[in-house]
Amino acid sequence: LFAAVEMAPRDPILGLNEQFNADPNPAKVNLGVGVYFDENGKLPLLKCVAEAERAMLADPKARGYLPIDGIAAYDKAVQGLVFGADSAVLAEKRVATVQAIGGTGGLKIGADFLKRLNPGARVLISDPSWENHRALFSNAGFQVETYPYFDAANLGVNFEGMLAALNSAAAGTVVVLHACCHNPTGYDLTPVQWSQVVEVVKARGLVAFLDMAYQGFGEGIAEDGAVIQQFLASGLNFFVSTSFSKSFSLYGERVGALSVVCASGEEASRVLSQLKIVIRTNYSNPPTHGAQVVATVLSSPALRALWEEELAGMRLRIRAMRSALVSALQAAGVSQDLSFVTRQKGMFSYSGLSAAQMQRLRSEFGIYGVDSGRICVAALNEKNLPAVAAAMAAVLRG
Ligand code: PLP
Ligand code: TYF
Repeated sequence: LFAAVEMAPRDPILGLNEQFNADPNPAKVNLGVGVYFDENGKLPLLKCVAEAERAMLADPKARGYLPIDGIAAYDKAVQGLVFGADSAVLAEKRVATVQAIGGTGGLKIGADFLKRLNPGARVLISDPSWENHRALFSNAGFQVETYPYFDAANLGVNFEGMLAALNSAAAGTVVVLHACCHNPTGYDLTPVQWSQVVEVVKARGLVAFLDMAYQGFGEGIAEDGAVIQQFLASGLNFFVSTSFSKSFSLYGERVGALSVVCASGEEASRVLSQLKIVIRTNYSNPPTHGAQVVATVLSSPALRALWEEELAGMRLRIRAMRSALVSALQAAGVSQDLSFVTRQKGMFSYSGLSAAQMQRLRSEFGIYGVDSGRICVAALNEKNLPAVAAAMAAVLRG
């Protein structure tokens, strides 16, 4: 039966984790996967999460099936966070939100729904993008192409190229946009550039799908979500996937959501009914624990304040590590202008190192980053930084 089954390639990022775990080098550092580690190199359990879990344990509940679209209080909390609790679209009940299995699950529900809605549409993702964007939309049956994004010459966004590609896209084309903290480059659009994107999406009749996996890791919760307000103000209908993997350090609980902004409350209930079919025929209904934790934190003023403080702590520590990396590289004799590292947002730095240099970092120094040159700055700390900077300086010297 399986004689003709071919070996599938490993995920380029998650595959690196396996390689890292198997490496006996005691000095190894994992800057591959996008995971935030604290100043001691440990995956944090946020205090707000631990407190919510204590409260949940103090009043234990039986675990029935959740509704297909998840915990109502969770979906409501997601909507408040993404669109703003006082947003008119929420008052008008124009948003269909479903709990999802991580941000990936939100993207997948949206992709499957879009495929039923408009089977012939093409999907555009940024060049480069999180690799799973391509895989996920391809597996949902779409032809996936790219729009220019990274400008290697100027170390930023090739905005002219991006806009030109969107301008020449056919009506109905789905455009996947990173709402903030672009993965892998770390370069985001400015508010003015976003307004131009919104205009083109509207003028050309494109379908925007905003992937928000790092809200709060760039400039702040509201700042990182500002693009959503621009899309709302345009009156467009659009998709937003949410992930709490990073912002709550709840990677393994798989907590995410999909929200679809519709033209009316009545339309939103029809859309919701279709999203529920997608969910029902995939995994029936979502799990309880992670979403209950997030709902508990977001709906308690004290826990929410604690979360915002802890999220700011992660954001500021990443920023401090960006500056520290630049200083350490300069101190190690690297003469190139590295200020771009501090201009990038979120967990990643597109370091500009070649695949060969990244491979040398791994084989000679036990420092694991992605071959594209992407390193996870959120995994740097005072202790591993000197070794990382020395190794990067060595491979940059050639
Ligand atoms: N979208 C982007 C851009 C990501 O980097 C990630 C990272 O994991 C995801 C979506 C998926 O999030 P989750 O782990 O919650 O599925
Ligand atoms: O880009 C990253 O490192 C994170 C984690 O298939 C991740 O988004 C990577 C690959 C993958 C799922 C999650």
